Amino acid sequence: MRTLPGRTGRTTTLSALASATAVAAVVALASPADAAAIGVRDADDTRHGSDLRSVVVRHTDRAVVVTTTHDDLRRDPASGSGGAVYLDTDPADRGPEFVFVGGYFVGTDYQLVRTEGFGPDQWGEPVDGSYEMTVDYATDQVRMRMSRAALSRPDEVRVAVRVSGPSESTVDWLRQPRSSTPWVARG
Ligand SMILES: [Ca+2]
Ligand SMILES: [Ca+2]
Repeated sequence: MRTLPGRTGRTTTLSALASATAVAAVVALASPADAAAIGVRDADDTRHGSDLRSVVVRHTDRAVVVTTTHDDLRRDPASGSGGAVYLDTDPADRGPEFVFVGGYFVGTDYQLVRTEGFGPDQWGEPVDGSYEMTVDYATDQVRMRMSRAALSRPDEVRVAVRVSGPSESTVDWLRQPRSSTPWVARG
């Protein structure tokens, strides 16, 4: 994880939280009202390698970074693993305004698109901005980084996360379907 100037302490803490071994302590790193980052754990509740185990949302001056940790990510396309991170960036507008969609196996792609709500039928135009997704098969983590500009510079953001393998039986939402994390203000 890149170390941000002047944020060494916070970055270290977050790196630890994002690692698979440290997520047992599921904590908001600060109170939701002023948090720069939050971590939420999910149960070991599907038999597929995409099984979502934790989500960390970090909100800095420049970017929103969502790191998801899974049971066992594979390069093999047969895994069929992928996910959608819904981003709610405007409390006054019901539901999420953006969704970051990506496949977790080799050869797939990812995209940040506008949305009017949950579900692919609500997805709209791709966002013209800076964003990237990386998959670490050693740590079973997916890191989605979006510039704040790409998200229209939100004051705060919260996410709902849906992952799956190739079949409906492998769908796994963070906590409950369509439920969101607490709001994470820019830190
Ligand atoms: Ca899970
Ligand atoms: Ca909204």
